[in-house]
Amino acid sequence: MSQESEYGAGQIQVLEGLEAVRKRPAMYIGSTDARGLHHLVYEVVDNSIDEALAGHCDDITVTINADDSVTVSDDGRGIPVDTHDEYERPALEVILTVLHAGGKFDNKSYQVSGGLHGVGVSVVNALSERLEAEVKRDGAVFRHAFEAGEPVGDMERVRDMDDDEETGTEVTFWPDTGVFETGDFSFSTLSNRLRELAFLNSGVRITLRDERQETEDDEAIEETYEYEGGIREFVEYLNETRSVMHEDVIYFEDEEQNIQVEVAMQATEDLQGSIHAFANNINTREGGTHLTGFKTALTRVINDYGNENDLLGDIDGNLKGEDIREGLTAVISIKHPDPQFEGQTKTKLGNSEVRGIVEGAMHEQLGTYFEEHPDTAEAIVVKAVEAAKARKAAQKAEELTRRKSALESTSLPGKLADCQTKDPEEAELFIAEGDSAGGSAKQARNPEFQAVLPIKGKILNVEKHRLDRILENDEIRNMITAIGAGIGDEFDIDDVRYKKIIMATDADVDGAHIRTLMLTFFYRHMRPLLEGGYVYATQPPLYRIRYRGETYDAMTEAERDEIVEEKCDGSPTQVQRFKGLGEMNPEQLWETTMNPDNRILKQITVEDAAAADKMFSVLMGDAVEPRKQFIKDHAPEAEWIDI
Ligand code: 0RA
Repeated sequence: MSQESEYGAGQIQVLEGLEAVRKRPAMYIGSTDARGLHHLVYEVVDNSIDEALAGHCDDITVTINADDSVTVSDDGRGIPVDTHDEYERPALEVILTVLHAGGKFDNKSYQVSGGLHGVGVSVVNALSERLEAEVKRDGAVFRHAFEAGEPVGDMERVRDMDDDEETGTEVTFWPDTGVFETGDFSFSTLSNRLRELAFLNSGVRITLRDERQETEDDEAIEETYEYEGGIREFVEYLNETRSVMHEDVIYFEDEEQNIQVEVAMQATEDLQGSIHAFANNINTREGGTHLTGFKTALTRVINDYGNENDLLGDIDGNLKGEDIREGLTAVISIKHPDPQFEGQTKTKLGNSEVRGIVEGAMHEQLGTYFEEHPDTAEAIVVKAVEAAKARKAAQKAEELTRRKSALESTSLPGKLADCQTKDPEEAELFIAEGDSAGGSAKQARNPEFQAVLPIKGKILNVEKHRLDRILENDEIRNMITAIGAGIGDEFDIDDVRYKKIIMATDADVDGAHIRTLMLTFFYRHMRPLLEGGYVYATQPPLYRIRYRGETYDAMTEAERDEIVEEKCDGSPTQVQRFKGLGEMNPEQLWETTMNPDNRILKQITVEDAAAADKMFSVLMGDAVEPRKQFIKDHAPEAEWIDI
C-alpha cells in the first residue's frame, strides 16, 4: 500500500513540514548548540506571553525537570481543542504539527511572537524526542503526546473539571538528543531571558524552577520575576550599582498607528552607557529605526536645552550624541503588529515609520520632563560637556599614537611576537599574563599561525576611566595595535588581524581578575569581537599525572583523584601541580595549552547584552556590597565568568 492512500493530503503536508525542520533545524531555530536548545524554551514561552499580552494570562511557570525535560505552563485560554475544519483533527494537534499554524487560529489583534525565530510550537515538537501537551478548557482536561513531532494516538479528554473557568496550557518537551549538541539547560541563561521578558511585559509573573538539584532543605531552586513597573524597573535593576543623577527613572509611553512605544531612562555618573532596544520583546542588538529615533531626539533635546540655558560655553559647537549617552542607562521597547527584522543576525529593526514615531514622542515628552526638572536637565548637560572635553582630549591622544606609529618602522608593538600568516582566519593571538608566561609562550608557539603578546599583570580597569586615560595605558595600546581593528566607534571587525584572540591567564584568582579586566575592555570598547565569537580563554590543566610511561592531565582536583584511582591503581609515579602558565616549560605549555590538537579553549560569548552590562557594572564599578553579593550568588560558577 502506498503512503498516499494511508494519509490524507493534510497529513502529508504535516509530515513534510516536520521532516524539513528535522533535516535543517538551524534554519528554524538558528543553531543546534546551547543557544538553539534554549530557544526551544523561548519559543513555547513566547506563546504564553502572547496570551498575556492579549489579556488572558498572568502566570507563566518554566520548570527544568529532573530528567532534563522542560515544562512551560500558563493560565491562558488553553490551546483550542475543537476539530479543525481543514485538517479534521483537533486544533491542538494541528497547532503542534503544522508549521506556522499557531497564528492562524485566532484573529489575535496583537501577536508579538513571530519575531526573530517565531516559528511556533510545532518546531519545538519536531525537535523533541517527546512532547506532552495538557490543556484545560471548556471544563475538561485534554492530553496529547507526540514523538519526534508525530502524534502518538489521539488527543484524549482525560477528565472533567469542577471549575468551568479554569483554563491553561502545559507543554513538556524532551529535546531530541540526536539534534542538539547539548541537552544541558542553563539556569542562568533561562533566568536572564525570563527576567527580561518580565521587565518587558509588566504585570506578567514568570517563575523559573530547577528540579535537577535540590537545595539543602529539599526545595527546588525557584525564582519569580514580576515587575509592575516594567522597563522602569529594568533601568533601576541595571543601575543598581551605579550612582544615579536623579532619583526617578524618566519614563513615557505612546501609541501611534497601532505601534506601542515605551522609553525608560536614567542618567548616571558612570562612564559607560547602557542602552538596550527591543522590538516585540526581541533584543535588537543591531539597533534599528527605534534606536535611531531615540538617539536623534535625545541629542537634539539636550543640545537645545544646553543652548537655551547657555550651558555649552566651554566647548565649540554642539554636544555629540556619544557625549550625551555617556553613563546613560535606557531601555526602549516597541511593539509592532508587523515588525521587519534586518541585518546579519536579523536583530535590526527596519520599519521606517518607527523612527519618526519614537523621535516625536521622545522630543515632546523629554522636552516637557526637562522643563519640569531643570536641575536634572542641567546636571545631565554639564556631565555631557565634560564628556565632550574628554572626547576631544582622547582624539588628540589617538592622533598622537597614529602619527607616532606612522613614524616608526613598524607599527606593531615591540613586545608582540607576530605570526607568519597574514590570514586572520588562521591567525591566533595569545595574550599572555606576565613576562614569564609570555616568554614561555613565545618559545612554545607555532610561529606560522600563533602570535604572542605578553601583558603586564593587571591592566587598567576601563570601567572607571574615559577613553583619553585608557589610551594612555601601554598594555591597552599594545592590544589595540596588535588586534589592528581600532577601538570604540571606530572599531572595524573586518580589520582584525586574528580571528582567535586567546586570553592565556593562570587558573587562579589573579588570573580570573586579569581575564575579567580584559573582558571588560573588549566588552566596552571592542564589543563586535565578543559578538563575533573571536575571544577565547585557555583552560590549562591544574595537574599532570605520570604512570607507567603515560601522562594524564587533570583540570580539577576531582579529576586528578579519578585519574589516580582509575588509571594509576592508586599509586601514580608523579603528580605535578601547575601553579601558573609561567611555571610550565615551553614543551608543556605547547602540549597542554597551545597545541590545537590537545588544548581546551573556552569561547566567550555575549548571549545577553543587558546581563553582561549588569555583570560588568557590578564587578568593575565602585559599589562594594552588590559586588560581594554577586560573587556570593555566583560563587560556584565564579571560576569561569560566562557572559
Ligand atoms: C491558538 C489560539 C488561541 C490560543 C492559543 C493558540 C494558545 C497557544 C498557546 C501556547 C502556549 N500557551 C498557549 N495558550 C494559548 C486562542 C483560543 C481562544 O480563542 O480561546
